Amino acid sequence: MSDFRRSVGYQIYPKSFCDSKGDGRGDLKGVTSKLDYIKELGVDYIWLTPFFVSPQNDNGYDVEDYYNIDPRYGTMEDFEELAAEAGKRGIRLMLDMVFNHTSSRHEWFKKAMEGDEKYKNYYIFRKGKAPGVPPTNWESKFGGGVWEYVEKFDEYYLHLFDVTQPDLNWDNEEVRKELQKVIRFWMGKGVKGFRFDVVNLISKSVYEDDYEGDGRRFYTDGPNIHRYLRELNAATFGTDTEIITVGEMSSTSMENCYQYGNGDGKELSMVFSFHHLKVDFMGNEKWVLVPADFQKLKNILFSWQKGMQEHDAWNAVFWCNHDQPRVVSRFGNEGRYWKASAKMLAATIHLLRGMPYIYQGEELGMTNAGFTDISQYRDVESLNHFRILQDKGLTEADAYRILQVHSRDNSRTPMQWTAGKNGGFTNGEPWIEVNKNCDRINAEAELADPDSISIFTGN
Ligand code: TEU
Repeated sequence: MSDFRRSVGYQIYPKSFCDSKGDGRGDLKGVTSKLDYIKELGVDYIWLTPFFVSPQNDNGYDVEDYYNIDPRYGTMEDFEELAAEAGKRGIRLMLDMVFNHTSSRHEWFKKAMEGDEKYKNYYIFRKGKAPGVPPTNWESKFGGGVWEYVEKFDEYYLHLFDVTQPDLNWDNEEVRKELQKVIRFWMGKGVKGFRFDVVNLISKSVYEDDYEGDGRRFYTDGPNIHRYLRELNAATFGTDTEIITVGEMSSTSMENCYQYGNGDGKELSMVFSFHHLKVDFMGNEKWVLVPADFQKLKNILFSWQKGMQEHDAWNAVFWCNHDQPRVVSRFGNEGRYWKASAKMLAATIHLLRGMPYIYQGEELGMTNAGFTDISQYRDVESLNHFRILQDKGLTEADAYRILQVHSRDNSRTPMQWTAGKNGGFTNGEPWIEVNKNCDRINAEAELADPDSISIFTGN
């Protein structure tokens, strides 16, 4: 049995971590070059966000080929070197499996679009309710509807995320078998950890209009979800007790998480849930400006700690990831109390029951991006909502204010290594701007500081 209940995770978003080639994007060799730094933090597992072949419309969460590495990130040899070097330092790798959807460039989807029935059944195609009316009124997580019309079939396909991320049909056993093969392939490379992207959305139930919400109640924690996870577990990672898994559970319930992350090990080792990161939303609506409700935050953390403990289930505990703004800017302070609040937030994570995950740069107290022009943003969700907010009647200035607080790009600016050019991230032109405060907030300064934030973030 892995001792993950005593482990610390560190999340790397390779595109923004360290560029070894000078093309402005981070890569696997860059990660390898920083392993000593990561080791020094006391990390046991590195979760790497997807580096598989992808058109990168959603920075790799749109996978075209699960078996190969996107040349932008390096080669299979680079991956093997990274795994070996990490292993030498007692660090294990956790790969990110995006199984709710593929890229529309995946060969399965291409065949589906050619009309091959076998592959159409890998995805979710449906007739409209009436000419020009999609099957349901659900809203995409990235804005707009979830159905894309395909004229030659007179049918729509489902995409809960971007139009280039068609949802897979998990009710088709062949799909489930294909995805098991992917896990076995990476297990064969010695991988000892998996993170499953939005995995509680894989079991859809009824396709009905939602008059109370955006549709999520019809596809979240769906009717076969526990069965599918148990099946995946038994057929793949469950055969190796050293492997640990974490499921990203979007809008989930605690009752479901008692099972997803139960100590019986039949489903997953632990869960990421997000209720504590919606205390500055209005209900489920994130594109608004409301002050964080700290009483609510405390209540949520408390009830999840207690509930999960009572049911012998394990949380992944975290403030930051590549989808969330920087926590020091969000719940702490960027000014006078910058360091004190960063330490307080780090200490909170490490004192909770669960496996702490530190997102690259969190240990330095990295802050939100501070972008002031839409040309600085890269994320598909931010770009869509900048337009949607203005279509709803907000001024451009208001749309900017909301993006500055909530955009996912806040956490995607490059890791700040030094006070030098581009914060030491790249010699080239960074794919997204480096935060100007890299002259002050950077790993070099942190390591030289006896009173650093990072002493609070390790094992
Ligand atoms: O995110 C899932 C998800 O629903 C959110 O975190 C989402 O980004 C947020 O609700 C938008 O406001 C995962 C990945 O972590 C994310 O990067 C991907 O874009 C998404 O799945 C699709 O694969």
